[in-house]
Order: sequence, then C-alpha cells, then structure tokens
Amino acid sequence: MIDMQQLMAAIRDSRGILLTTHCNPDGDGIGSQLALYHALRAGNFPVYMHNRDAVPRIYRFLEGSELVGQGLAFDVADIDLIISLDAGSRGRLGFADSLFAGRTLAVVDHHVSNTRFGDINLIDVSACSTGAMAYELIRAMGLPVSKAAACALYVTLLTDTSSFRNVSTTPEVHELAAELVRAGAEPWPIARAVYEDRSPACFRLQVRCMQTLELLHDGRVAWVHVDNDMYQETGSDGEDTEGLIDLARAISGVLVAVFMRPGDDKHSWKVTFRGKFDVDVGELAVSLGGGGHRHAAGVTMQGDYHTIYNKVEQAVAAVIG
Ligand SMILES: [Mn+2]
Repeated sequence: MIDMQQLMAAIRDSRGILLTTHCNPDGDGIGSQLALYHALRAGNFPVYMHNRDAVPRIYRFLEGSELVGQGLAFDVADIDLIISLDAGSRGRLGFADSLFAGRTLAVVDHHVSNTRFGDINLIDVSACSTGAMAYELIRAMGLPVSKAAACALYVTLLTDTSSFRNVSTTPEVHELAAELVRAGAEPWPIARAVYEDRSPACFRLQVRCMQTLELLHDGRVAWVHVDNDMYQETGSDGEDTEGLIDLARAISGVLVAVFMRPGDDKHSWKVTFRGKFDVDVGELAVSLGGGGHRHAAGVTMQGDYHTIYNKVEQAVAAVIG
C-alpha cells in the first residue's frame, strides 16, 4: 500500500495535522476523526480537529467530541497537513479553497464515488467504514487503541453497517468489532447513545414524516419527506431525521426508499436514497450530481420541492425499470 506509506510519512513529517470530515457529519465521519485524534495525540503528534458543522447530538457522548466543530481553536498557520475522512469530494468538506492552499491534502475514504481529490489518496471501496481504514492506519503506525478510540471506531462500524445488517458486514467486520469491544468499547451503552436517546420531539417528527409516505411503482419505491413546518410544529431539527429513511426501506417489496428534507439554505433540498436488493442507489445519486454507496447515497439539489421531486422521480423510475 503505497498510499498508506505516503500518508504515514506525511504524518511523521508534519508540523500540524488537521483532521476533518464532511458537512452534516455522520457516525463514520465523527468516529474516524475522533479515533485518529486520540491515537495521534497518544503518539504526541500535533493534531487538531475542525469540521464545518457541529457534532450531531447523538455522537456527543464520544470522548473528545467537545473539541470538534466549535470554531478554529488553533492557529491555522500551524497546519501543513489536512486529512479528510469519509468525504467523497473536496466540496463535501464545506471549506473555502484558501484553506487548502499550500497544504498537503490526504484523503481517507471508502466511497465508490470518491474523486481522488487529495495529494495522497487512501481509498478502499471494500472497507465497511472509513473508521476501519483509520484503524489500519493507527495499527500500521504502531499507535495504541485506547478505550476512547475503540468506542469511536465501534461507532463507525455500527452506523456504516446499519447495525451490522448491510452487505458490508463481513466476518472481518465482526472480528474488528470484537477487538474493539476487548479494547473497551461497550456495545450496549454505545447503541443506547446512538439509537435510544432521542427526544420526544424527534419521535413526533417521525410520526409526521411517516404520514407523508407515498408508495410508487407498485410499491417498489417508498417516498417520505419532512419540511420546515414539521420541524416547527414538533420542535425538532434536521438531526432528528436520522434513521427515518430506514423505516421507509423496511416496508416489504420496497426496492428504493427516498427521503427529502430542507437543505442548509432556503433553496435547496437534501435527497437521501436507500436501496434494497440489486438497485444501485449510489449510481442513481451520481446521476443527479451526488454520491454514496450501493445501498446508501444522497445528493443536495437546488430548487423547490416539486421541481426536485419530479426530477428525482424520473431518475428513480429509470433505475427500477
Ligand atoms: Mn462512511
């Protein structure tokens, strides 16, 4: 692995390392970032964390999460190496171009749609999570996996395999999970924090969202959405939409689930896809300008709800035939 060697050399030579992940970070982005942070800190490397968006509430139980996403708590002039975790393109990081100027950019990711936007590209589409790749890097560098790092890595496995359910759940994934549990990751408290610590407002939003269910194409497509009125009525926000699309995919006979929610600005919508069986929603998302994996993908689109709905519906119709 030439890229792994290059990345290790870049880390060893660096005066200041910035770890970052994509906008609207998920469990894999945050978990791989925190795990690498703990390991590099233990090895006395000058490492910092910064994301465009704050750590979602359900991941704030992770040690070190309070050090991320709350503005630049360091002098950016000290940074000469940026490590991008779990992001398929540079745009997904949400930073101004100036941040990258004159700095080495290393990309660690497992998305098929990755554009290889780094100076160093460690891309493994067969990895179940970016966290699993971070683990390999940590071990290759001879760094310790502390309890805090083990918890963060376990979260990357748990969330990116849909709780050890999806196609990327290989024997190796279970073996890595076992190692992490031995290193101090506790499955039940972690699962409680990620899945069973939701607010009543979140539950009420789920009810409202499920009421929007449409079954299209003879029940092969399930479509749900939330809008700003629903957030307001229930007192919830975008973070509370986590997992809603999986409920839609769970319906018998559904091949593709689609979920729409308002984007970061007034004129955009985030469209998320989940696939079941053979439909490749990663390709579907790429055809619309987004990216992702075979069974989980998404895209942010500009326009009003109905225009985007129609555009997406046509693309979905094309892939399910
Ligand atoms: Mn991931």
